[in-house]
Amino acid sequence: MTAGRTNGMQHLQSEGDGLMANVTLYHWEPNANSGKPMLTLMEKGVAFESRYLDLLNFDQHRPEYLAINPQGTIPAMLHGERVLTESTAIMEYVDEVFPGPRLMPQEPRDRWRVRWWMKFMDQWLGPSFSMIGWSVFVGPAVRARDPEELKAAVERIPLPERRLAWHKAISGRFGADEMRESRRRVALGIRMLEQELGKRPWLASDRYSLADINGFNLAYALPLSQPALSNDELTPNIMRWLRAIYARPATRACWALGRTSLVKRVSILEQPHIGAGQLS
Ligand SMILES: N[C@@H](CCC(=O)N[C@@H](CS)C(=O)NCC(=O)O)C(=O)O
Repeated sequence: MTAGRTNGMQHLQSEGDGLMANVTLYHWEPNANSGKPMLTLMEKGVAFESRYLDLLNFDQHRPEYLAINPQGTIPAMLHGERVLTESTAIMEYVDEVFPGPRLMPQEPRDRWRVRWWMKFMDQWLGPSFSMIGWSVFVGPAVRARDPEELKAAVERIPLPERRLAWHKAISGRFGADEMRESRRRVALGIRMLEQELGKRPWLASDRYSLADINGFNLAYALPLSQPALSNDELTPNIMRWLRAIYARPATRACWALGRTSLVKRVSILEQPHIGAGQLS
């Protein structure tokens, strides 16, 4: 797979394969919701045109993108004329429509488990990781900009709940109660992941699946973001799982597209051992 750049946009094409799948993905970094369809497409070997939207520059609220996704959130995918939104639903679509390794198991109980974990991560654990991420990365990354410009940018956000999240990130005013609840969920989520990964090689079945892609996008930097809760001594199963996903060629290629310090944290997984207290 090669990556070139024209007009600030990246285009990915499979070498020796003249047949483009007619897929355009609008995404930010290989992180959280954007990383889910990125990694799924790359695991399946689907060539796609990549349109990078700089979330920190509010590209996702510009009229050109709102014409594709009026909610002003990323990712969104075009497959021919078809517009697809919602990262987890896009992953399932990509898995079903394109050839390549199947990322949904065959056995009904395993499929249930994939969906159970994806729902848990999307609705319960992910928003808590996200709140912490927005308070420590997104807010500080934009706060120094001109206040009038920031105010105008926030006023242009279509979804009220996203407007509120931006407002809190910029002003640094996430409430003490909601931060406490997010920390509680992250701690409990880590314990649940550790226990589940003690039962089988991958999160939801004996084969790599969409649940692993979803989980990696949330958890890839855990030993750095939660050093007191996740490391080789406290959570050996999580660490084995993260390193196994990072070792996959598609994951390497996908995370190599990251531009921010947030995403470059993935290189922590190159360390063969991270002891308790080593990074705190
Ligand atoms: N449920 C949607 C959520 C999409 C979403 O909120 N994406 C975040 C990035 S991870 C976003 O676009 N944030 C930009 C903003 O709120 O302005 C999905 O899974 O695709």
